[in-house]
Amino acid sequence: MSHAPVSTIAALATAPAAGAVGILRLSGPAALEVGRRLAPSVPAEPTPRHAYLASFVDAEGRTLDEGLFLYFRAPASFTGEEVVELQAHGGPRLLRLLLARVLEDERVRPARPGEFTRRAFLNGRMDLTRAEAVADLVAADSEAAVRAAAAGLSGVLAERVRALEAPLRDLHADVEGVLNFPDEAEGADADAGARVAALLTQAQGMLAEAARGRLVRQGARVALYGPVNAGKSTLFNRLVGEARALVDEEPGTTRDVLEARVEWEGLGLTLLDTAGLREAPGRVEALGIARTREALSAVDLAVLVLPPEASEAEAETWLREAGATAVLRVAGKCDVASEAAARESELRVSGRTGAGVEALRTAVLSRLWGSGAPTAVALVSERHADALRRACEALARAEAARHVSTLEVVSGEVGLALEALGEVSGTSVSEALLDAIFQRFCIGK
Ligand SMILES: Nc1nc2c(ncn2[C@@H]2O[C@H](COP(=O)(O)OP(=O)(O)OP(=O)(O)O)[C@@H](O)[C@H]2O)c(=O)[nH]1
Ligand SMILES: [Mg+2]
Repeated sequence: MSHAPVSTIAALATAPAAGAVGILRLSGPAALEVGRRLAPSVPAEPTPRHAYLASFVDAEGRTLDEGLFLYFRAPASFTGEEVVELQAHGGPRLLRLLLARVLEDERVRPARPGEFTRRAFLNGRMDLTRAEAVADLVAADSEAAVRAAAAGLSGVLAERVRALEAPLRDLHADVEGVLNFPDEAEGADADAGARVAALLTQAQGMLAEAARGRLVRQGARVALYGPVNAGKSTLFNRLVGEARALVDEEPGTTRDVLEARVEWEGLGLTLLDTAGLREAPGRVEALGIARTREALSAVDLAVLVLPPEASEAEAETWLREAGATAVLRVAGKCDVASEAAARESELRVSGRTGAGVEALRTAVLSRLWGSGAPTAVALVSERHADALRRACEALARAEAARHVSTLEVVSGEVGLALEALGEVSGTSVSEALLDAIFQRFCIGK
């Protein structure tokens, strides 16, 4: 990590739109001095974490606004550096004026996306999983995503990674000890095989949560599909709570894939209404059906809506349409279907009357989640999953090597697993990886 003189960075921490309050944030050695230039009434040695009511002035000393001045003394700040926050009124033009004033100082430059958080990480104020949880929290658009990110922020994932990392490091040290000082360390590798196996199981358990992490972070995608006129759009409108999709008795009403965002039990879901499937459609309808097939291959769950007249053979055909995607089968228009028409285990719903719709919601959630609440999940991201996967692979090789190969190989693989895990917590990361991670932050965070 670089040892160039640390610059002071500045950015607006609030959105560039009119709001009640707008925050200008400074971090770095010159933060206090530069911040005080805008708020000269603040004492030269302000009390840290004290809110000073101050006038913010332009270069000529004319008042631009009045607001709060907060000072956080290094290292007890978000970034670990000197930090000043000016809370002004939330006028975008006013805030740009204030920002331009602090940037006039040559020691100050605009912050890059995520740079405040990046500095917090580099200064040891938080590990990487927590820094990433900050970005998750800002991006969260469902209750489950907020809660999972908050859990990440409080260190749930970090703790679990540490619980893997620490014993793995011990194991590595033991094996290395036996290799380097065979006499002194004799026997320290006796249970190495069992320890590798236990750690592998643990790492695999965390990896298995990656899919749930993605569901929470991005929301699940669920498509309604089935033959034409089955009542998909009517059911879609019922689930969404408004008349989004056109409904008509003419088969082939829906042509494009329609999307709507809903939140069930705190979990964000994107529902898709699709063009009904049938043989020999018209030209435009055929394009719609192609889109249905495309959508089906990319969703987490497909809900097959069957009309009352569908035969079992037809149902089988429609089931196959979903390919590898999981399918939940429901019998539609149950208000007009005879009881006997549906299979016993089948969910019976009616978009028209709303019958069975609550049960459908529950069934969709339990198919996506199995048991447990979406809010209790640790947010394992794609990046974490990738690192965990490599750790698992190395551990699996170490386990295999235990029986057939030398201790050097075991040690090497355990070392690789450690390195991969270090990418999750941030104990071993490259600048390039940090760039990639912090790019998804917004400026001012
Ligand atoms: N009785 C009854 N009629 C329904 C129900 N749902 C839909 N309908 C009627 O069935 C016809 C087709 O409904 P849609 O919701 O457009 O069906 P769809 O599956 O989206 O049809 P396509 O888009 O053409 O594939 C309309 O006339 C609806 O009023 C229901 O639950 N009960
Ligand atoms: Mg439709």
